[in-house]
Amino acid sequence: MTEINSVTTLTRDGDVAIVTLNSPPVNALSANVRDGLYEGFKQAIDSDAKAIVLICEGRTFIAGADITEFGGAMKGASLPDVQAMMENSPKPVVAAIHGTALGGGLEVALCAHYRVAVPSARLGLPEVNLGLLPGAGGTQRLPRIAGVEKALEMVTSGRHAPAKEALAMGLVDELVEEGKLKDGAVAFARKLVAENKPLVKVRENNAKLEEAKGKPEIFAEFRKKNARKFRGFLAPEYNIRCIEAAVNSNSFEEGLAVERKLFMELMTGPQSAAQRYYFFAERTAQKIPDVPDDTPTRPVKKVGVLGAGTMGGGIAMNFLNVGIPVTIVELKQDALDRGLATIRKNYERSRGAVPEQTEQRMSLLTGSLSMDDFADCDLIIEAVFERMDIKKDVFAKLDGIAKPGAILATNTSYLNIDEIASATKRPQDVIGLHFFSPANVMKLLEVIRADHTAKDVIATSMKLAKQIGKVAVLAGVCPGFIGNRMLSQRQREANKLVLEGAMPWDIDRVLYDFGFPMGPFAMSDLAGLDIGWVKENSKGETLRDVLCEMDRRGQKTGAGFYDYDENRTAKPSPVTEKIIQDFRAKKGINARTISDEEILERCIYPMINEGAKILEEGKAIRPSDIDVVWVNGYGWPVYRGGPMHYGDFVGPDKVLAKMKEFQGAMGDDFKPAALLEKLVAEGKKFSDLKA
Ligand code: 3H9
Repeated sequence: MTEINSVTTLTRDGDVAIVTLNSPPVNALSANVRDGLYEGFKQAIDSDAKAIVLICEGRTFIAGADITEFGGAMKGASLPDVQAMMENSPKPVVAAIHGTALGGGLEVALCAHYRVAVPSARLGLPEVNLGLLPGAGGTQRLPRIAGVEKALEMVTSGRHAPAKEALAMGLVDELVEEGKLKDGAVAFARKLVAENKPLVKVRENNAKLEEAKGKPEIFAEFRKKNARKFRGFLAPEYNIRCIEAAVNSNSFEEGLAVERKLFMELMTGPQSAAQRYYFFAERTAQKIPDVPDDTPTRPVKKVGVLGAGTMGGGIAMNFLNVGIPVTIVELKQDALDRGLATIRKNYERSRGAVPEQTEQRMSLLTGSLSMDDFADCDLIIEAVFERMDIKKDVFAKLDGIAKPGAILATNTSYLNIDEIASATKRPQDVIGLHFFSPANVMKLLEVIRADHTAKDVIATSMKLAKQIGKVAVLAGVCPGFIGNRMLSQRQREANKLVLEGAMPWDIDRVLYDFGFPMGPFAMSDLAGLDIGWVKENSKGETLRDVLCEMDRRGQKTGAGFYDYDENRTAKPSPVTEKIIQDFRAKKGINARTISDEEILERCIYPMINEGAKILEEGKAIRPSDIDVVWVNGYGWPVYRGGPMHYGDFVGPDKVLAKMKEFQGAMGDDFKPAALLEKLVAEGKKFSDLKA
């Protein structure tokens, strides 16, 4: 065995040389890895071996470029040099793939002459999710193998294709038995030598590109079909242009030059910076300083859910999906029946629904009218009406029923969990698990730590969140926690702006153009204006009161802030406009023209300011956690990183200056957070704050 460097070895199996990488956690293409590959292949080529296998140790093949190196000075062998060394090798090179071959990892594998993989492997070019495009020939080689249409779909979705599909696409030449990758790859290499197979260079294969030549409609249609999905993002369009270049260029090099140029443009732009930041933000959110990774967890083999409404049902589905039995309890039989039927319907209507799977999941679900049936549950989540007296009553009862060590969770979205916990004699077992609606779809889970919540309860909740496919963020107890607390700032300003002179559709348009899926008023119409609205208490004092009294309760009644046609297409409503004008007249407000810029700053900066308050109070561990909440729970465009990243992008000094200006003109709704003042005084950014 020759040790090439700290992450690379060169060994022999008879006449096959084996270059092995071992650079945990994911064999990313750091300078060290590139150097090892370059030198390893050089020595293998110079040796008397007849073929060369590239294989990785650990959990995966190369998972891509080392994202942490982006933006820094280039060190070590370049990736193109490594690729050229492999591709131009006079001996057959075989890439042996397990785990994931992603991004630069797949681009390296595409410079081998052949690829073998185990069935569990997955292959893809996910750069688009980092606001990038495959910058090491991926956009030029993939369409040469998979064809233009498939390549377009792969690079713009970033999807990881399973090995079997990769085999069908020609991306993989042979599947080898699970757990026997090295032997399989060596045997495959020997066969190549014995049968004198050609050294296939993907770059030379133009047949699939020829098929797409002179057919610009392929690209036009693809763009049109995906326009909604790609809205606001630069990277999908740039990926498409690279594949267009592969088809329309006169040579591989010409296409590669386009790819290089567009890659650099994306890499140095703000969208990719935000998306790369976000990639690490989501992973960092899982790390809790005083609850280390090795904190013991409690087993959760059975879950109880109190309340079979939309929220309770959605929560239950998360656990059923991963095979954890759920007992769901309601007060009345008809409500229980309705809840169970809704869960079944949701399964039956979900995309790719398979009847056996629905039955299997439903078989794990038990409905009951008695909370006593929670006695054997390891975790009980209540999703009942948002009122402190009701919640406390529920928790006092749960305290009497739940087994020792069971985790008692509330799905409250703003109530004080310390107070809820005080209704029990085991506050250490009480935690907030704030799911977002629809709970079976939305990725975000706010995990709320109360004063006495035990560390193993936190560790268990974070682990469980991952198991059910959620992105969990830890928050402290405060009204609205992280997400809704900041949302209420935006909502307040949106309502004020309407009184001052903007129309709901002006505000919605500005926020939509910023990148949100919809603005606050369209959102209210979708959710229903009458959520939490009680007719008897309505005094006609707010726009919502008036709209609800007129039975304009949102999309479901065909009208709310907007008017809706039969296809639920929203149109600005003259009725709403008149109500607003009457309101202003009644309050003696002279409407003024409000710029789009002011709308954006009024809606967004108070949120950033509130985020700063949340941080100074220690209710979020770090700024990036707040960003994870907003991207996953509220549709904040990931290419803007999240509110705190955006605050850094604009500049904390600019945010502070505006807050002060607004405060001077409109009062203490805009009082700057002490932390924001401090950062600006010290010339720092939110990203300088350490957890
Ligand atoms: C690219 O290739 C550009 C080229 O086209 C052009 C070049 C010129 N770099 O996700 P996990 C870390 S762009 C650095 O928790 P899993 C991650 O932060 C790249 N670090 O594990 C974490 O660290 P920690 C295209 C990376 O098993 C640890 O590894 N490739 C990278 O759930 C474990 O990660 C991609 O976009 C990286 N590339 O999932 C693939 N990747 O433990 C990105 C991971 O300290 N990676 N880390 O928190 C993934 O999708 C997943 O990590 C993977 C494993 C599926 C591989």
